[in-house]
Order: sequence, then structure tokens, then C-alpha cells
Amino acid sequence: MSIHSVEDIKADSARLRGSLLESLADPVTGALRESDQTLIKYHGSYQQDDRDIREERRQALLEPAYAFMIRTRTPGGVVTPAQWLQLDAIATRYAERGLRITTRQAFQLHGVIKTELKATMQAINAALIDTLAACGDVNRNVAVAADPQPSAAHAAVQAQAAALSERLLPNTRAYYEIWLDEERVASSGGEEEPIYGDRYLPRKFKIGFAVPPVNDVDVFAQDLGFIAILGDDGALLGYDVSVGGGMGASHGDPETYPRLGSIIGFIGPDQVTAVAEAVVTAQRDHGNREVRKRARLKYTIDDRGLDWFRSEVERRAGFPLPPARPFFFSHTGDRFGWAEGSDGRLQLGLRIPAGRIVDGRLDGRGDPVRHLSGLRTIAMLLQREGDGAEFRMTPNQNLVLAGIPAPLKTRIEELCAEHGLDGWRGATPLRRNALACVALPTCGLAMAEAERYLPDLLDRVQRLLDGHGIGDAPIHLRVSGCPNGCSRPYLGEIALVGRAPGRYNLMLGADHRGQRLNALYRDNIDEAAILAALDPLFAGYARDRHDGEGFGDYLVRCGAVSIPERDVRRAIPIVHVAEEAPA
Ligand code: SRM
Ligand code: SF4
Repeated sequence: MSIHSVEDIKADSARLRGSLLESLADPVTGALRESDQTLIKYHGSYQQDDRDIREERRQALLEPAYAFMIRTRTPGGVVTPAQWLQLDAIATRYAERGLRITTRQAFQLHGVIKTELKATMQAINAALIDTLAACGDVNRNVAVAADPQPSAAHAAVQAQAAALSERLLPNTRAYYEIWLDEERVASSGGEEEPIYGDRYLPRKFKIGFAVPPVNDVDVFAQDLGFIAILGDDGALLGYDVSVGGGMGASHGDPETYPRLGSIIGFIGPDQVTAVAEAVVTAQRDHGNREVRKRARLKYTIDDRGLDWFRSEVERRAGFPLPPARPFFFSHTGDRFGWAEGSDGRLQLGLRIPAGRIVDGRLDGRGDPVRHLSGLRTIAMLLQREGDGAEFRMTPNQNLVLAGIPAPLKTRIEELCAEHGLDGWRGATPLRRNALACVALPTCGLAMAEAERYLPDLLDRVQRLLDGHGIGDAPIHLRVSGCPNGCSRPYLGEIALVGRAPGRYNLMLGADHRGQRLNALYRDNIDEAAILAALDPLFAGYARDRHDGEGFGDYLVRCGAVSIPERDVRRAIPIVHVAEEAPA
């Protein structure tokens, strides 16, 4: 679809209504009209088809097996045990492949058929969760540091992020009319959109809040990143503001590239909304609406200059941005296992491979797991006795059970062991930290496998590491099925980026703090070539690494890869910070 048609569809949509009601009511096809396929994204859903059986259906002269992916808007990935149970019931009834935790702390349901889409949306809303603006050219789910334990200011940051997510929602009532049967009041559908305007943003927009020393949200991959700056007493002083991060690129097109956000200054907590609105509206007015591939904020900034953009933000916000304050990131990973908060309550970090929560064999291999039913049982326990405990999805596709009363620890441990949820215990750092995007069979853009390939890939890479006696190296590996970069692969120390079935670009050399992109090491190679390329590098790392040196840092130091300065963001030096080891 051309850029102009997307812009026209938005403008002509009567505030995102389009002909969605007619499309949904059409009994002849499992699909929506083409323009409605664009519009439904703003309602938090994508039309997809099962690519595993696409060819078979084509040969049988059947239309593709259309079904819908639904994505929640869950700022910071926080849900209550009651909401967890409702989502589980919805996934079990309407979706295929269980619940999926995304790299932005949302849930995705896959495989919902058109005739059940409305009932599914209603059930999600009945759980007091919505899907509005989870996709589309608007601000998406706001990501927030997931681990509440290291910082007393975490609750303030989470509350601020949730409020910003609300503030940046579109004003249209279309969502409530189409899915929740709200009566339409204005026949023209003319709700004002002071932030977005008639055509919404030129492209998707993403915000993340990091709480140092952990950079689990990959703050420099966000269009707009807020880095919490804490006082000596742990209180929230404000945020350093980063703009213009983004991962997406297209193979063979140098006009598109991943970019790390650039820090433009420091703001107080009460200036977050003004700065966010300034950044969003500057992108609305100056983002590229001609070439969709160049429409993200990162290109607006590179095309017009960072100084121009900073002045534009200051002008719109109505105040100057003083210099950024010092901060320090130690890693982007999650904490696993038990930790105790200052209030004596406990939290438990659980590894969920590629975020997929199912009962059965993970992608048909290995020992069967009972993650879905295990978490259901734990949610029932926490609902009864948890006294405010909550589930927190992490941007690394994992799960934190937070605010658990100490007396429940043993019972929860037993339930985890019973249902195979204690996999983090024996898992090597490679397995704990790995990310993979969804890719096949649902993603229409996938060029190669990712989530379904991850277990085999990890086995093979782990074997190599073990062979060199460095099986416990804390290496961050990420796989994406195409260059769009949904698992933020360009921030992986090792990354595979899909080119074609079974073939990937091998990218190497990012750090584990989210401050340096990797670089292309080998183009379009198969698994055997990937392992052959990694083997001597692991040998060198085992032999020559310095104490505590990460694999990506080693590769840069020894010259195996060279990363341009523009792809590095240096922390602003801070003293007296204890470095936390990656998980
Ligand atoms: Fe993504 C498109 C899945 C996080 C960059 N992404 C897609 C679609 C919707 C494919 C499509 O357009 O038809 C994928 C649906 C697959 C499926 O079957 O479920 C998809 N993206 C995902 C998720 C589920 C990956 C995961 O394994 O968890 C993540 C959902 C996040 C959420 O809850 O909102 C997801 N996507 C990301 C991230 C990471 C992040 O945001 O931190 C990125 C890189 C950061 C960025 O935006 O630059 C990302 N997704 C993209 C892009 C490239 C955008 C660009 O600037 O070029 C696309 C393609 C597009 O927009 O045209 C895309
Ligand atoms: Fe699909 Fe590509 Fe995103 Fe993977 S990276 S989910 S293949 S769009």
C-alpha cells in the first residue's frame, strides 16, 4: 500500500471508524476490507493469516486462513492476578498458542477469527484492559523498567508512564462504538484530536522509561526515552530525555537504519507531559509523510538536525532543556529468582522463553511445560491471598511476580517447580537473556523463523560455548525474522536477522548496556555458516577476554567488528554506583 493511501485512509476514516463495522459483519470472507486492515491496527489488532498453510489453501482454492492478532495496551506491563486470570480465559477460549508477552510488555493473542473478534475485545475490556492504540501511527504501549525492586522511585516512574499513556490516547470514540457498542453521538465523527490531528502521526511512536542501573527497556531504542535520575536518597529528581531511537531497517536500503536515541537534556518530573507532547507534535508536523520507510522520528531528526529538533521541543514545551545529568546503565537483562523489597514483600523473576505462555511442548520440542496452567494456579493463589501482588511483564519477554507476601513463598516455589516455571534456575545466561520475535507462522513480514527457531539455535550456540569452557558467559543473543527488528536485534551482542527461510544476517558487537549497536559480520548465511563464524570468536573470547569483559566489548576491542561512533551512546559518568552483574 502506498504512503499516500495510508495517509488518505487515516484522513478519510471518520476518526478511525472507516467501514470496520461493515467489514466485520461481512459473512463472505474471514478478512476485512483493505482500508479497514489499516484502521484496525489503531484498535490494537492486525489481520494475519497462517503462513504454514498458505500454500496448501491456495492450491485448494481457499482463501488464506485469516485470523487476527490482538495486542493489549498495558503500560509497564502490569496486570493484577484477576486480570491475568481473565486474559488466560480469553486466550484459552478465543485464541491459538496461548498468551504471548511482547518486547513492549504487552500481551498478544494470535489466531482470533473475525466472527469472534468483537467478543474477544469485549472480554478484554471487561477485564479493565484495552487495546486502543496498541498498534498504528500513534503512541504505542509505554514501556517501563519492569523490576520494581532496585529503586524506591519505581512506583513514581510507573505511575507517570501510565498517566502519559492515557494522555496520548486518541480522543476518538470509534473504539468504544465498534467494540463496546457505545452509541455514536456526533454524526460527523468529528472528535477533536489536538495532539494527533486528522492524519495522526506519520508513523508508529514509542516511549520508554528506564530506571538506572538497569536498561531493560532499551531506552535508546525508543522514539522518546526517559532515563530516571535519582537522588542519593533514591528519590526521583527527573529524567534525561532521549529522542530518535528506533530499530527498523530494510535489507539493502541504506536510507533506512537502526539508530540509538540522542540525549537532549534534563527535565523535572512535572515536565514529562509537556516534553512528550512537544516531541510528538513536532514529529506530527515535521515527520516524513511522503516516504513511509523514512517516516520515523529518527529520520526527522537526522534530516533536520538534532539542534533544530531540541529547539523545536523547547519552543513547543515552553521551557529550555538544561544539560543532561549523569546516569549509569549496567545491563539490559532481567533479574531472575527471588528478591526482597524494602517493604518486606517478595518478588520472583521467571524466565518465559520468547514470551510464549502455553501448556505443551514449546514449539513442538523438548519436555512438555505447563506454564499457562501453572501461572493460572499462581494467579488464583495471589488473587485470594496476594494482598495487592501483581504480574509484571518485562521488555525481555519475561515475567515478574511482584509484591508477594513472604508467607506465600514456599507455596509459589512448589507451584513453579510443579509446572516447569523454574527453568531459570538451571538455565545458562545465554538462555536467560535470549530474545526472539514472533515471526512465522503469523507475522506477515517474516522472512525467516525466529521464536520457533530459538530453542534449537540456543542448544547449538550453547554447545559451542560449552566446548570452549565458557558456557556461563552472559551473552545477549537476539533473533528477528526480518530487519524490522522487533526483538531489538541490533542491540544484541549476537543477533540473527532473517533474510530468507533458514538464512540470516549475523550481527555482532553490541554491548549489554543498550548503548552500542552491533554491526553486520556475515551477510545472508545459513546455520552451519553462523556456527562456523561464531566458533573461532568464542575461542578467542575464552582465551583473551579481560575480567568481566562482555562478548560484544571483546569483539570490538580485538577488532573483529568495528562500530562507528554514531552508533554508540556514552553514559554520562557517575561515581559511586555499584555495578550489578547481568543475570
Ligand atoms: Fe514489531 C511490525 C511484532 C516490538 C519494529 N511487529 C510488527 C508486526 C505487527 C508485523 C506487521 O506489521 O505485520 C509483528 C506482528 C507479529 C505477530 O505475528 O505477532 C510485530 N513487534 C512485534 C512484537 C510482538 C515482537 C515480539 O516478539 O514481542 C512486539 C510487540 C510490541 C508491543 O507490544 O507493542 C514488537 N517492533 C517491536 C520493536 C521493539 C520495541 O518496540 O521495543 C521494534 C523495534 C523498535 C522500533 O520500533 O524501531 C519493532 N515492528 C517493527 C517494525 C519496523 C518499524 C520501522 O521503523 O521500520 C515493523 C514493521 C512496520 O512497522 O512496518 C513491525
Ligand atoms: Fe515480524 Fe519482522 Fe517483527 Fe519478527 S522482526 S515479528 S519477522 S516484523
